[in-house]
Parts: sequence; C-alpha cells; structure tokens
Amino acid sequence: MNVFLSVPPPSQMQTMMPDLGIGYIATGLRKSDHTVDVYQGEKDTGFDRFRESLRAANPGLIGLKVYSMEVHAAQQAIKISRELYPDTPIVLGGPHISVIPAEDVMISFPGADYAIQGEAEISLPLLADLLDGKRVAHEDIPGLVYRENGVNKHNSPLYHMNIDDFGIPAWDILDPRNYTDRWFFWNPAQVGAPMLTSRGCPYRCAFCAQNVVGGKRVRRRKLESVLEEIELLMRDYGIMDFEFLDDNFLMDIQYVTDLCNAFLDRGLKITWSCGGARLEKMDINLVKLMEKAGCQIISVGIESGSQAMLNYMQKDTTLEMLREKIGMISKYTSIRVMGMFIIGYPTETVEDIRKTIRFSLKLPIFVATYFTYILFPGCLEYERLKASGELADIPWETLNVDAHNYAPRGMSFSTLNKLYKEAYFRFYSRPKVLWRILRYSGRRLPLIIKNGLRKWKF
Ligand code: B12
Ligand code: SF4
Repeated sequence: MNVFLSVPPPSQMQTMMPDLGIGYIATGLRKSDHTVDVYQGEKDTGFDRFRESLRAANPGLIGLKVYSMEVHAAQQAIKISRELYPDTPIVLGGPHISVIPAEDVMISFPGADYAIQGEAEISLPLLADLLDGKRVAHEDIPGLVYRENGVNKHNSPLYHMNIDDFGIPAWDILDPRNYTDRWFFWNPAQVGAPMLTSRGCPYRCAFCAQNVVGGKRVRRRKLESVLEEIELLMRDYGIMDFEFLDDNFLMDIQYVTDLCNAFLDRGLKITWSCGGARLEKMDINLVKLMEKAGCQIISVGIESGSQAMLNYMQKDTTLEMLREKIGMISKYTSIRVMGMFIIGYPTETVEDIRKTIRFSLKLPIFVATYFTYILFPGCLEYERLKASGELADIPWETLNVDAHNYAPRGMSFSTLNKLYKEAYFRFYSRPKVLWRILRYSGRRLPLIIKNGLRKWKF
C-alpha cells in the first residue's frame, strides 16, 4: 500500500529541521513492503503544496502528524484530505495524539478514522497491513485508537525496548541538505542533521509530558548503530554537524564517554550539540572529552532562578548544582551553554520571575531563551490546574508559540509581557553577549533579527 505521511504546514513559525518521527515511521513502513510519499510542510505557509503532493500520491492511507500547537493545521489537513479522497482512511499520530486521553482523540478529530498513540514504527505498518486485508486484528495494533460499530476503542501504546529494531530514519526522504536555514545554536558553518541515541525519560518534571510521548524507560541505541548512521550522513549527505535530540543525552555518562571516544578513535571530524541535557552527572573529565570529540553546544533546561519554583516544578535539581556545572563548562572548555527558562509558571510571583532573570544574567551562558508557560496535557501541571479549577478547556485552536497563553493567578498578562521583554532586553543588550553571538552566528543575522522581532511583538 502507498502511505502518504505529512507534517501539515504549520500556522506558526518553526525552526527548520527534518522530522525524525516521520523518517522513522517511513522506514518502518518500507520494511513491511509498503511504499511511502512524504510531504514535509515545515517551510510552507499555505496548503497548496500539501494539496498537490497528496493529489499526486494517490495513497491507500493518509498519515498526519499532530503537535499541540498545530491542531488547527491538522484539522485543515484532514479537511483537504477528505475533499480529495473521501474514502481513503486517515490516521493521526505524533505528540498531541499521544498526550491527550485516548477517549478524546476521535471526539477531537471526528474527520479521522484512526490514530496511533506512542511510537508508530511497529503499529503503523500493522495498520497498513490490516487495511491491505492481511490477517491483523485491530486489538493487535499497539496504541491504536479506532471506532468499532460507532464505539470508540483504544489499545495501550507500546514503547518498544530494542529501538535498534527501528533502523534509522529514511534519510533519502528527509534529506538534511534541504534544511540550511537553521536556528543559530547549531554550527552556522555547517549543514547539520538531528539524531537520537536514546528514547525515554525517567524524570517527572511537572510541566513535561515526555514520559507519555517517549516513555519512562530510557532505551538506548547500540553505539555501533549510532556511529553507522553518522558515517552514512557524512558519506552520502556531507553532514559534519549533528544535534542529539535525546530527552536526556547526559543520562548515561558511560555511554556518552564511549560515544566520544568512538568519535576520536574513528577520527570523525564532526561538530555536535546536545539538547535536553541534565548536568547532575557531568564532571570535568567528561566535559573536556566532549569538547575534544566536537561538542559545541549543550542546551540545558534551567527553567527557574527560584529554588522554590524548581521544587514545585519537580525538576529534581538545585540552583547550586546548575551554577557549579555551568561555571565548570565555561571555565574549562569552549563549549557554549544555551539556557532555557520558563516564566509565568503556575503559582509564580513577580519576584520569582525576577529571580529567574537575575539568575540567567549571572550564569556564563551563551544564549538564553525565555518561554512563557504553555500548558500541555499529559503532565502533572495540567492535572493540578484542572483540580484547582484554574483550567477549564485549553483552546487548542488558538494556542500560539508567539503569544502568552497563560498567566499565573494574580498576575496580569501585561505584567507578564513586561517581565518577558525585560528578560530578553537585559540578557541580550549586554555588549559582551551581543558580540559573542555575532562572532559565532554572524551569518545567521537576518534569521536572528527576524526571530528577535517576532518575540518583541508579544
Ligand atoms: C526537535 C523538537 C522540536 C523541533 C522540530 C520538530 C521536528 N521537526 O521534529 C522544534 C525546535 C521546531 C520544536 C519546536 C517546538 N516544540 Co518540540 N520537540 C522536539 C523534540 C526534542 C524531538 C522531536 C523528535 O525528533 N522526537 C523523536 C521522534 C522519534 O518522535 P516523534 O516525532 O514524536 O514521532 C514518533 C511518534 O510521535 C509517532 N508519530 C510521529 N508522527 C506521526 C505521524 C503519524 C501519522 C503517526 C501514526 C504516528 C506518528 O511515531 C514516531 C516514531 O516513534 C521533542 C521531544 C521528543 N523527544 O520527542 C520536542 C517536542 C515535540 N516539542 C514540544 C514543544 C512543546 C515544542 C514547542 C511548543 C516549544 C516552544 N515553546 O516553542 C515548539 C512548537 C513549535 C510548533 N509550532 O509546533 C513538545 C510537544 C508537545 C505537544 N503536545 O505537542 C515535545 C514532545 C517536547 C515535550 N516533551 O514537551 N521542537
Ligand atoms: S523536562 Fe526533560 S528531564 Fe524533565 S521530564 Fe521532560 S524530558 Fe525529562
């Protein structure tokens, strides 16, 4: 069967990078002898190209990826799919589908026929088999949400233990060379590619639903498989810069040590960065080894400058530890730290936000990103807000990364907005910070200005 897979064109501005989730499920489908047409909408602002690609694909199954910020785009994509192919089944998947309760999926998306919660590398090919008339029962497909005689049904999602079974993303489809306009924290001199060495996160930060999206158990790829993927990307696509998107890249220090040593032993002259890094386990030997092995950026979810808020967020970390480890990285290596903060978190006061701003200014970090809090289901904070009566329904259709969607009780949106702008202004108006960024990312200046202006418009 030919399966059409798509990230619908977003209504909001996106950082451009190939979508690994789509790449992995394309591989899964091919392994089961299905063919795949992929339309990646990240760069489009309208649905014309989506419509054309879908028309040309003539699929037996249409698969659409849904992010919580892009529910509207998904609804639009469903509508167009129905117009073009009234009888072709539509299946939804992706983070939003995984984090909302299974009972709500078919109610929220009445135009869809199926959805898959959790990882779809195994489930989507099974669904395609079923639709092809092979001997597969609905109940056999992990995470499947479906209707049977008008009744909504669902199976538990699967977080498959051996993620090497998934193979590597279909890079011939994703072609990373098409993504040159990346955000500035990647090496600006190189075309890069994202990559995963593991999935899952055992932590329980109250604002994060990652243990529903990626599972609680950390599942790690074999080192050899990661190295093979890197070498393939170097050889076939000329990629020399990599971004590890693991939920928690520094979770297993021995693994990272082995990975770095393998880069050095094989003489891989690559640069790389890692996101989602918790620093608790990092020590001076590891950070120096990472630098030697090509690490350029470590991005850290610092979240808050108030210990009380960190405790409330269940971040399981301390300001002291963050200060010490970030200080160590900047003192002993050339690795840049990108700090991510949340302001306007539930229960937060103006003084808490000021603590965050002051903390961020004191840390030797290269760039700071201040997000105002956006609530997503599937996490503890969502349940708390629901229980306290502060949350009725989230207006998915209007959620916007470019707007403040929530202000803590007792704080006006205008106060939050002022603090938000103050944070950015105070961080980036310092000449030494500006100079550092210009020196590293000068050639990305137009993109930086565009993003900066977008944030300023809030
Ligand atoms: C890289 C990344 C980004 C990148 C690019 C996304 C991309 N092109 O891949 C950028 C920087 C743009 C980004 C932006 C944001 N992101 Co982000 N991001 C990630 C990150 C770290 C990795 C994504 C990834 O590669 N995952 C690995 C792959 C294998 O998983 P997957 O994509 O989910 O795919 C699997 C399943 O979902 C499913 N599946 C996927 N697609 C489909 C399609 C079909 C048809 C089916 C059946 C199944 C299916 O099968 C796949 C294989 O197992 C994730 C965290 C994470 N670990 O997933 C957050 C994550 C996706 N981001 C998140 C958020 C909140 C954001 C922002 C709002 C942050 C912000 N405040 O600005 C913005 C949203 C921008 C927008 N307009 O929507 C949330 C999404 C929450 C939600 N409910 O939607 C996540 C889950 C992080 C988290 N734990 O909160 N992000
Ligand atoms: S914020 Fe990071 S450490 Fe915390 S639960 Fe989410 S992925 Fe895990």
